[in-house]
Formats: sequence, structure tokens, C-alpha cells
Amino acid sequence: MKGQVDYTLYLVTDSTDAILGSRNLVEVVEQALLGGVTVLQYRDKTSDTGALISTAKALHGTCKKHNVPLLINDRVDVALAVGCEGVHLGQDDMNVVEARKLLGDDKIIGATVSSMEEARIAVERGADYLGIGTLYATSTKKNTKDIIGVNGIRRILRYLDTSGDEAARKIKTVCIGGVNALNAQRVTYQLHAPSDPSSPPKSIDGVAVVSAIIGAKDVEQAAANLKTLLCTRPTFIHASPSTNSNADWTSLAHLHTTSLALTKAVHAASPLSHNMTNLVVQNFAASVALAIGASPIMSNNGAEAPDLARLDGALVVNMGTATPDALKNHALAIAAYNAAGRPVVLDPVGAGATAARKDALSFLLASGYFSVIKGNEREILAVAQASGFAVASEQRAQQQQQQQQRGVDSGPPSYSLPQRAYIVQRLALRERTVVLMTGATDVLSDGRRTYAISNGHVYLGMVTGSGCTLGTAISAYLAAAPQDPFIAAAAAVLHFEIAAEDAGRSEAVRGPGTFMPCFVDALYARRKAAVDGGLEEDGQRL
Ligand code: 3NM
Ligand code: MG
Repeated sequence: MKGQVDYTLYLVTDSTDAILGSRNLVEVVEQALLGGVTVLQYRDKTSDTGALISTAKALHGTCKKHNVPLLINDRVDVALAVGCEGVHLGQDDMNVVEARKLLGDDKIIGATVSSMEEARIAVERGADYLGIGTLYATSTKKNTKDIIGVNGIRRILRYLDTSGDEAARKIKTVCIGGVNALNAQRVTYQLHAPSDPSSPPKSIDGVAVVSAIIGAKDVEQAAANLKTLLCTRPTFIHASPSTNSNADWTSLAHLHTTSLALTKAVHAASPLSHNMTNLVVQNFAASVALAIGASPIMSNNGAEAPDLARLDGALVVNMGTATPDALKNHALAIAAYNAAGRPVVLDPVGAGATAARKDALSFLLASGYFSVIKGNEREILAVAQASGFAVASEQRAQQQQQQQQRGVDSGPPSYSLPQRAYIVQRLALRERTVVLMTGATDVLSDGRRTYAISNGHVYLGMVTGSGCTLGTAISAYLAAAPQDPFIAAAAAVLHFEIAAEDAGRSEAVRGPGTFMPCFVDALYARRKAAVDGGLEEDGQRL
């Protein structure tokens, strides 16, 4: 029977006034159960034993009505007195073996773990499920040991999956700490990321929350909303490309035809490209957006984002001016676009340059889901690092030799093309997103498919903001064709870089300065030619 527990939405109660306020716990829990909570943990660190038992009895009555198991935090004696379904034990509580002796095999025993070693021990001692955390810092519990993020949890899941122990593979898992309606879908989606694409991964069975439900004004609605989010496909994931449509994605002719089709689609839709970008490139990025047929808005105010997110466009978050204020606005906008199911591009400009930018990057990676992450080699390496992805040791040694990034300019690549492709492909798989590493050869991957694109012009690297405006172009292509972000990004890169080649051949170009206006002209001319049907023979330029 305990094997049939549904861990999807696991509610932990809180006994402090900060979250519960003056409301009655049993009534609040009743509403949460009506909303769809599937497991309840009664966690009360302050009440006396007599009060604990009487509240637990009342909660147990309510839970039974809804056929939801009640677990008691820490207090095996209270669970025994009440006769409820089990306990949840922290690392400082009674250990699982002793609790099992007291409770017997039929009761549910859960354990909090923050590391592979703690997980190994909890499995060995016979826990039925693991509460893995802390996912994100939370004001609900100040004395959490480790904030381990999505990647820390993923490491523990992978360990359980590959340890060779049947009990480890079968154990149920929930994640805890800072889960709310804004991040629940992304967290569970990213926790499904396969380490090995050929084998289905162990994934999280549910999320455990306190404040997202107990702290809500309308508890039933908050629970119902979370339940719906957890049980439906995330809005930011569009129908995955059918095997049919990408059967020949490796063919250059097919890529060329697709790129032209998407260039026309951008022209036809004139999608909104919402840029939250740095001071240096605002003007240039808006001009590029107009030249490719998109409709730019340069707004750094997060409060506008919910309205803009409804307009079938896409957002670019460019970290070039990463002040604390800008980051707050970025997080608001990312949440709005994620909620609306519209694409978001992350451009982690200068991400390796300073400690503040590294922090900003971690913050942004935790605050939402990105359809595409684009950057130069150093920036993508910074993303890999923030994502907890260990670059192989010989590659790391090479990286350490390289100077610390000084500015936001890209500098010469320090990895070979196969190494770059490896990093990009693994990172894409990890983050379940599309990653573009720009350079003389751009490497683009969604983890399954990888392109190396060598089009472009040397002057692109000599004018400010060309990389940033590529992010703008990608956002427009994503907005026009959100079903397959990998193909949309590839189409944008091709249009952008072949236009740069066109500009480079222009007689009006005498250097980087004259290149800029000619490049805007070439983006426009190439779009017009695509729409007029004049570029079908152009495929040999790839
Ligand atoms: N245990 P909220 S974090 C009870 O990391 C608890 O073990 C944690 O609260 C752990 O959903 C936590 O409000 C509190 O962030 C989670
Ligand atoms: Mg405890």
C-alpha cells in the first residue's frame, strides 16, 4: 500500500506565525487537500507533545477523508500515538533503522538528504522516499545545510539511478526548498534531463512546499494551481519536433530551405522582439530587429513584461548591464514569458569577467527557463560552470592557463572544435535547452542535434554589439517558429551570418565602421530576397 503513494504535491506544514498567521492549521490543510495535495507532512518544531498529538489527530482525520497519507516530522512517538501513515526524518533526527524498528515495515519513512552520501545511507537504512534539498534558499527554513540547486539534485538522482542498487533505483524522491508556482514546472522539467539520452533517467516524483501553499491567500487555489502545473506539460516546451520533420536535419539543402522559410515567417509575422539589453547595443539591436522584419521593443522594466509577454513575441535577456536593479527586472520578465509560454533567449554577456557577473548568471539560471542560451566561448564556459558541469580535467587545465576574461570581447578560442562541440552538446543536454557558442565557427546544439556553422565575416568581431544583436535576431526567429528552437536558432544564425558575408563584399565597406550600416542593409536585402523567392539557389554558401 505504501508503494502506491502519489508524491506529486507534498505539503509540509509550518508552525510559525510568519506563514500561517492567525489561521487555523487544520482548516488551512483541509483547503490544501481540496486543492489537490497528495501527501501531508505535519512539521511543528515548537508545540508541546500533548498539543502535537491532538493537532496530528485532527489532521489525520482530515487526511483520511481525502485519502492522503499523513507523515509526522521528526516525532516517531507522535506518529505512533496517532497511528498515522509514517514519519519524515531529518539528518539530526532518529535514524531510519531505529524508526523502522518502532514503526514496522508498513509505515512510510522518509529522510532528508543533501548529498549522494546521505542518499546512499538513507537507502541502505531502508527509507521509502527521500526529500532532497535544499533546492533554493528559502525564508521558511533558515538553518538548511546546503543549497544544492537543480544540479545538486540531479547529481543525487543520477547517483541513485546508476548505483546498481535496486532499492536506490526504486526509491521515491521529492525536492524541497523555494519551490513555487513560478519555478515548479521548470524545476521538474530540468530534473528529467537524461544524463544518457539512450536511457530514461530517474526523475523526481514530486515537489515539497511550505509557503507556496500555506502562505497563499487562497490556499485551495494555490494548491490546485501547483497541481495543474505539475501535471501538465510546461508552457515553455513546445511540441517536440516530429521525427518526420527533422529526419533530414543533417542535410544542408534542408537547412537552407528551412532557414529561408523561417526568414519569410519572421517577415510575415513581424513578431515582437522584447530586448532587455545593455546600454551599448540598444540602438544597433533595434535596427537589426527592424531589418530582419521583427518589431523591437527595448524595455528594461520588468513590470511591463506581463503585458508584452501576451503579444506572441520573445524576450532576450542580455546580461551586459547586470546591476542588481536590472536583475530584479530580468527575473520578473523571465517569469512572465515563461508563464505565457513564450521563448526567452539568455545572452550572458561578460559572464566570466567579474564575481558579480558570475553571481548574476547563477541568479538568472535559477530564475527561469531559457529556450536558447547564446554566448562566446568564455561566456558559455561560465554557464557550464554555473550549471555545475565538470569540464573534463585536461580541458580544465587548459582553461586555467587561460587568462581571466578582461572585458566582454570574445578573444581567440582556446578549445578545439570537437571540444567546443562536446561542451555545447553536454550543456544543452544538462539544461534541456539549446546552446549556441559563437566564434569563427558557431556551435549550436540541443543535445541531440549539433551544427557547426562557419559562415560570417571577420568584421562582425570588430564592431560592438554584433553578438548581442544576434541574440535579438534569434529571439525573432524563435517567436515566429517556437516549435523547434534548435532549428529556429540555426535559421537566425544563417540569415545573420550570410548577410554579414554579403555586407563584407560591398564596395561601400572600408572597415568595421562602414560595415555596420552595410550589414543592416544586407539583413534587410536578404530578407526581401527570401520573400521574393530569389535565394533558392543560395544553398551552396553554407
Ligand atoms: N526543509 P518553502 S527546506 C522544511 O532543505 C524544509 O530540508 C528543507 O519551505 C530542507 O517551500 C524546507 O516555503 C522549507 O521554501 C521549504
Ligand atoms: Mg527534522
